[in-house]
Amino acid sequence: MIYVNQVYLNNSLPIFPHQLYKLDPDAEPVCLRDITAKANFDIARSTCVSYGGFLISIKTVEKLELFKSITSGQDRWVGLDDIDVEGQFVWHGDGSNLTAVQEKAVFSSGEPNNLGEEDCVQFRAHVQKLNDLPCHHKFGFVCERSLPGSTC
Ligand SMILES: [Ca+2]
Ligand SMILES: [Ca+2]
Repeated sequence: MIYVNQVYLNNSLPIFPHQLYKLDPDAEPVCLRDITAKANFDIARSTCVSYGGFLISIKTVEKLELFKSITSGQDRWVGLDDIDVEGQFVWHGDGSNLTAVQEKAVFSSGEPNNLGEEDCVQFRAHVQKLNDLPCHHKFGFVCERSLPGSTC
C-alpha cells in the first residue's frame, strides 16, 4: 500500500477514495475500494461505474490474496457474470472471458455450477474462493479503477 488519496464532495461523502495497491514491488499497481454496504449485483456494478471504475477482477491467486487482505475474507461481489450467455463468464474490467486457468485458480471446487440459475459471482467467505449465485443477493463489493496516473 503506497498511496491513500481521498477526495470529498461538499456533503463530505467520498467520491472515489480508492487506495493504491501493489501485488509485489514490480507489479502494476491497482486502485481498489472496499465497500461494506450490502447491495444486489446490479447496484454494486452501477455504483462502481459511477465511481469511474468497475467491480474488481480477480484472475489470479495473487489478486485473490490481495482481495482477502483488503476485505478480511468477507463475502463480496466481484466483477464477473454470465448474465448475457449462460456459462460464458465475462470480466467487467476488460470484457474478456473467464479462462479455464483462471477458473481453476480462483473458483471454489465444483463452482461455478449455476445451481438453480446463478449468473453473478461472489467471493464466498465460507470457502475463501469464488462462487456463482443468484444476482439478487446482497453483499458488500470491491470496486477497481484503472490508474489514470501515479495515484488513485
Ligand atoms: Ca449462470
Ligand atoms: Ca454456485
